[in-house]
Amino acid sequence: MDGDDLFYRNIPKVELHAHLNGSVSFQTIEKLISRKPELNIEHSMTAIGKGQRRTLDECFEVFKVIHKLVDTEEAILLVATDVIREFAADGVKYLELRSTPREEKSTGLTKRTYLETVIRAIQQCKTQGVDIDVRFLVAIDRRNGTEVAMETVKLAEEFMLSSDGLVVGIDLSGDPTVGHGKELLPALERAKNCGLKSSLHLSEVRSQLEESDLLLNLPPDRIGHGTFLHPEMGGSQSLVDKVVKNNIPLELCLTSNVKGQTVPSYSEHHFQYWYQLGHPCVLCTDDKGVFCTDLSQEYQLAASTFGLSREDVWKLSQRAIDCIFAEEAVKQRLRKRWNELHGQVF
Ligand code: 6MZ
Repeated sequence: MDGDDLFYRNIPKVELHAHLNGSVSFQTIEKLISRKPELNIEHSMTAIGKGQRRTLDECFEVFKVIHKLVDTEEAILLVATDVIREFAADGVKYLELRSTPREEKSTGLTKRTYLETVIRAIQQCKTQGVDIDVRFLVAIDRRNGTEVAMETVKLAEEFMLSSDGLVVGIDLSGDPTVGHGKELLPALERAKNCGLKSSLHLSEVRSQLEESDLLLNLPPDRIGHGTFLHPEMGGSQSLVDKVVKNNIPLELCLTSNVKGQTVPSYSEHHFQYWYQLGHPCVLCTDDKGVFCTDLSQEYQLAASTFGLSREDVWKLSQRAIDCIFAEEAVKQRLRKRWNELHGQVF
């Protein structure tokens, strides 16, 4: 590792947009494949390597393959503990993981045991002293419609009350070309009313302007991607105004967007637009396993693409603390930690 790589590894980081099953590393996938050789899954089916690109549709096929490998409590525990440890090893000090609770009739997995297992993994890592503070967002897969969304929010509400502050909110994700946000509005409103924070994937593809306009009225607490919100990408000034007026942070995932081909190149990434506005932007990995990246690499990429100095990069990571969903005391703790680490990194 050269000095530059080390700098990016060593700066303390906040990761706010990480889908659990998209974050499974090569090493963990190997372990999962060896447990289920009969599926004949090869690693090329679960990750998009350097220089490769896929359509977003093809990315969603990749998740289906990973889900076949992760269909028991045991596998979820393995995946979640490995993912948390890997983020910690990459210098992430605060992580919000998100995942869609799934049931698997064949293994007896239920949505409840799914969530309990992820919570157990978070608690285990904490007991073992892994140097990372982890929170969880319960994900709604937009493909599953109104009723499932409502059921998911009710489950999230229960876990928010019983998980000692580990479940802090919900996520809306899934194939953006399927379904419409208006069908999910009642569930999202319920989440808001019961105190769950929300991070919504908005305008990840071009056709979603009307939906984004509707969902921005909630307003969400954070936006995932927001690729096509601004006028230069076919969005509109009124959408930008809503985001700015409500000061809604954006979670931006450079490699994911380029490899998934919703953004043509790094230099054309919408990070530039929002960063120049001075709007809160948080660099994230999205699916570090599938897109073969890590958060250090994302910071390094943003710096080299947009000419950020080391001090700019530091500020970017520090400002991400303002956007976390955990309570104020956690933010204070993290700010103190950043101050302590500044001297060691520079
Ligand atoms: C939208 C995405 C996504 O929930 O099984 N997911 N949703 N856009 C993306 N951009 C690439 N990447 C991942 O993790 C996998 C699930 O996360 C969502 C999809 O619903 C995918 O099935 P979990 O842990």
